[in-house]
Amino acid sequence: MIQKPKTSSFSVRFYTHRTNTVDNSACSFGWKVFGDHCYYFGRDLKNWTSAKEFCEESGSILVRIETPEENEWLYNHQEKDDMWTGGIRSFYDDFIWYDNREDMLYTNWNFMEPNNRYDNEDCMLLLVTNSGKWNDRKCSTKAEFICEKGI
Ligand SMILES: [Ca+2]
Ligand SMILES: [Ca+2]
Repeated sequence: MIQKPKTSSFSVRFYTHRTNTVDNSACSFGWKVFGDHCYYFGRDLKNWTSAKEFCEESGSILVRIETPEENEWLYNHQEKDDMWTGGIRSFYDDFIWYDNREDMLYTNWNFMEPNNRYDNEDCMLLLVTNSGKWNDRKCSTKAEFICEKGI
């Protein structure tokens, strides 16, 4: 005879989604949602121009980081590599967002950056080290990258 577990010592566990589980369904497959934007974390190493072209072919831009919250969220989704963003050095030697040519109102440069080493660092990386600080780097360097588009 099979003994049924006594109800007093047997409880059914309901497995529910954690309340902080993010629903990425508003974005295309493989993209992650934050606020009202979708982000793609490109894990293939590309130079800045190739990364930009990849994003644009997907109807997006290389990421424009506008707030500390966005920066922190992006940093938390990095895995092991610095990642290209849409920040570029302008004709006037300051950094702007390439897609709209706007000045950066929020910045998070690493200590002593941007340093334009060898006068040849015109593109901006989100660093995987140093808690999401930024660095200017030679645009031909191959790195991971982040694309962004509206939902
Ligand atoms: Ca943004
Ligand atoms: Ca630098």
